[in-house]
Amino acid sequence: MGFERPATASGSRAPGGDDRSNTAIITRTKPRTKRPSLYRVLLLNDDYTPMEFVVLVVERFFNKSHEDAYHIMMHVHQNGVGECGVFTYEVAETKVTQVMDFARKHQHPLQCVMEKK
Ligand code: TYC
Repeated sequence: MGFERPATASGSRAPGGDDRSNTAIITRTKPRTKRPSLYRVLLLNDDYTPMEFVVLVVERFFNKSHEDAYHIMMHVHQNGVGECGVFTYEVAETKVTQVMDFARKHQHPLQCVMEKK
């Protein structure tokens, strides 16, 4: 796995074809890169978390302007769920943990989840 076509070297063969050196050169013919899977981080609405607290969370943990954060908060308030950003798995997981820890510390029931795109 990872290489297009493993091949043994033929340069060091003795006449008759047997490879007496037991060495091999493996060459990758095509560059192969895999893009990482992406995950949406979502906030869920509830009846108790103050609007200003949600705006602060979106500003602080998702690096949004006050205006964008307010817009995202209102979207969640009116639709029940909304996206704060899209990240690779480890980054998304970190955001969810940071938001959940911050909400718990301030005794708000705010929920943050991630979902594969
Ligand atoms: N619905 C909350 C209120 O009226 C505000 C709120 C918005 C809570 C977004 C959570 O993810 C949320 N105070």
